[in-house]
Amino acid sequence: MAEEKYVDLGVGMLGNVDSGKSTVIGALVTGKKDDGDGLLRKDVSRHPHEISSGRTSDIAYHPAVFGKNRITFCDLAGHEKYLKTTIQGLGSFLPDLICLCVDKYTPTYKMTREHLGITFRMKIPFIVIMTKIDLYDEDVTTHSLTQLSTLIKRNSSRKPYTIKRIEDVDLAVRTYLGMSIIPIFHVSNVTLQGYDTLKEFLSRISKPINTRFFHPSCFMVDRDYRIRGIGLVVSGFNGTDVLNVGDKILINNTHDGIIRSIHNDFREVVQSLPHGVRGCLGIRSVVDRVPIGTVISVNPVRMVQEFIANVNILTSHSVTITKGYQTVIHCGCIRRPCTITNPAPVIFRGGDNGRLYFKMFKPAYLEVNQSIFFREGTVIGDGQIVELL
Ligand SMILES: Nc1nc2c(ncn2[C@@H]2O[C@H](COP(=O)(O)OP(=O)(O)OP(=O)(O)O)[C@@H](O)[C@H]2O)c(=O)[nH]1
Ligand SMILES: [Mg+2]
Repeated sequence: MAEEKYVDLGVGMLGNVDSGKSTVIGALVTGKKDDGDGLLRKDVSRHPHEISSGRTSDIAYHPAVFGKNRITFCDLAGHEKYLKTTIQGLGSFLPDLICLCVDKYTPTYKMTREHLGITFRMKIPFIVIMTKIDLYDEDVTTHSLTQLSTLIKRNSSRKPYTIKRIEDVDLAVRTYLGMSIIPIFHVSNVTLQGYDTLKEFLSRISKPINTRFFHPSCFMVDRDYRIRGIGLVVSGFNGTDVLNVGDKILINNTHDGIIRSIHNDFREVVQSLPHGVRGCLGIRSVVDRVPIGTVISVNPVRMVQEFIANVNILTSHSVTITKGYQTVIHCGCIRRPCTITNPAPVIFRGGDNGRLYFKMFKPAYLEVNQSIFFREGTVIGDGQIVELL
């Protein structure tokens, strides 16, 4: 069967606004050269306003094949005002690899720091793609690399390592999952310099097993569609066992349904969706709309409204948290306003660790050990759920 020949991988693109994320995906998917003025990003934009403004604002998926690997690229938004959509996109897409794009000239811009922090905290393997090497000379490269290395070293003990020659790819493939090296690829989307090494790397990576980051143990919906003649279709990440056409399912525990058809991320009709990959399910059910964060499961699941998490307040933020503090949490693809209910009167400031009780505005499916982010504008803290109440 077609799906057995390939390894399906998800790659998420992060980085500051205009660092070249959409253009890199365009170059990888089409193999064409950019003109330095937004030519390729038009091929990967989802909305007309994204084409006119040049800014990605929504999450878009683009499939491409590299050797044995079928990779779905997830284009995320770099602008600060779309940070909540970007965190949500990352939480629902659950990539096997993150490419952090940095523009050679401004490698340590504020959003790069936020994205790098999120990547380290989610424990997702990642590489750095330094774009626009056609624009600047060697001095700028050296300066940018020093700045970037300082930023990386502030977050981890891993060593940034430039992968320039095809022979270095071997080292990158062997080490990117470990704790020692962070590979940095230098590319130009205009001349396509550096793409031979990047493509070689993408064709040789394998699906991380025993991943250190959390996967939900059910099918999590990240988008729903009503298609004429077909009915309800949902897309999402399958964290449960294999789902098959004909399976009886529960939608958020409350409604019955039957899986009528399955598509994988490559728009192929398949009979089953394996564990750990994304896909679309055609569903027969009385339900009309299925919002993001809805759980599709074979057996009933537990929905909760309150939980306890061990949290860490980011040092870059100074915040005072007491009982009654309101924030927005991100947990997988769930994004919910919530209130801190306990403990009072403990006060948390930047750099503090502690235990907080959260009460969400309405119940959702959560699991112990799942990571959370909470924010007010930018990310102010992260943590891990330790108990569901
Ligand atoms: N000269 C040159 N220009 C590039 C290169 N890569 C991207 N660009 C240009 O940089 C601009 C921004 O690229 P995008 O791909 O839209 O950046 P982005 O990171 O997706 O931006 P957001 O979606 O807004 O976060 C576009 O005008 C591209 O043509 C490159 O390697 N060289
Ligand atoms: Mg973009």
